[in-house]
Amino acid sequence: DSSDITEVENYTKNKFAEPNPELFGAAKGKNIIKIHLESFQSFLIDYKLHGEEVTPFLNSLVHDESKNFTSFDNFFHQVAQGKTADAELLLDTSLYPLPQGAAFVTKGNNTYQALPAILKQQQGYTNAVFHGDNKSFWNRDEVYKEFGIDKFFDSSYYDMSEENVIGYGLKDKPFFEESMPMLESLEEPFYAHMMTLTHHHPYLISPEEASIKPAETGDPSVDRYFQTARYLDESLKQFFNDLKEAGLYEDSVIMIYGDHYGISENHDPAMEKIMGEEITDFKYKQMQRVPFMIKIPGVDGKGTVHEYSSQIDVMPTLLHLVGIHGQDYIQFGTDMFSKGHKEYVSFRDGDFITPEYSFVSGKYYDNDTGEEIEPSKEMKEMEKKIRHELGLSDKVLYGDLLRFYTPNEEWEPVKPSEFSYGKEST
Ligand code: GP9
Ligand code: MN
Repeated sequence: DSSDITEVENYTKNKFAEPNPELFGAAKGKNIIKIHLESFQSFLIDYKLHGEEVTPFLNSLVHDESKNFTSFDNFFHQVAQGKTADAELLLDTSLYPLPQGAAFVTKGNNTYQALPAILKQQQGYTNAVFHGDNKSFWNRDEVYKEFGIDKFFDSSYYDMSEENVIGYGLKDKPFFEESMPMLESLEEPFYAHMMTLTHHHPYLISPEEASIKPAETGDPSVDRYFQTARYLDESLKQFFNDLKEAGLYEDSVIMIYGDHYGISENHDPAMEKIMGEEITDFKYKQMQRVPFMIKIPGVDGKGTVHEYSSQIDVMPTLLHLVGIHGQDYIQFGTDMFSKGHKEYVSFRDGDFITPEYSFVSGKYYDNDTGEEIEPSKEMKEMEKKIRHELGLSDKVLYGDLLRFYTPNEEWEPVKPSEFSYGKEST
């Protein structure tokens, strides 16, 4: 009931981190281009296979000489069974995914106060998602309405002829290429979410399009993982060139993130060959790092920063960058650029990682040695705190509690009936 939302509000307001004054509003009014790297784990960055970089373009952004991008090398995904949909939820609502099922599907008609709706209401942004799959996958065509997403360029907008499609849908190269005119047609400022798809299990790629030889672990999906990562990397390079040509690169925020792991525990034996070390529970958890990098026009990139952060922190960060104070909104994450950013990464299963130690499947580990340690009282309290935080987020979703919450006087509840998606209906 409505007393629960008060409990949640007290918690998130107490956790809230004040914006970094140097960056608050630094991206005000700028287009935001958010690029989703499907199934991309951070170990791919700088990884060499057969003596070659797998993702030379992404590597060049991480080691950016012109200091455009800031990359977070201790950034983690937090998804559960909802996979991509959970990543979307985390990034656009700063709520945790559910312990079972996908909130996109089971809570697709809840009330949300999501980043797109806030950007639109506060600063007149146009919100769009680009994705070469059917609009109903993960119930996106319902939940996007609740998020206030104006346009959803799903597969009905793309040339889905046979040579353009593999696995789940449109190949990344035609995806980015065909997205350009649609992106250029958006009213500015826009918040555009480009969702790639080819680098998805089981990592299928045609021999003509594979520009690096597979790995040689003998586990076919692990071996191909590097080939589709290379394809994704090439598609990004092409997209950046197209953005530059269209005059959309310089003055836009460009944010790149990985949605979740690509290689599950089932492939540990093959991954041990790749990593050259045993994949313990501790190590597997550490490998849940995914890329997060951002370019803010007019702001020098900081190179690689080591702040521990995660998907739940993205919405609070973006709000402050565009100059919207996050205090009024229910968000479980904190601004990654803030002095008060909370440096713990909580996973859906109650595991968590701090800069010093990790809690994985009931055991505590020292991050430096990977050795099991006896927990201090403080560590045990952290464990409880994280369970409590996850429980509060669950209350929001299970009880549809944002129905009872008005962030501030300006807030207008989103009207889902005002949105419809798919080329036929426009
Ligand atoms: C499908 C794509 C894949 O549209 O988002 O979802 P995933 O299997 O990664 O959750
Ligand atoms: Mn995914």
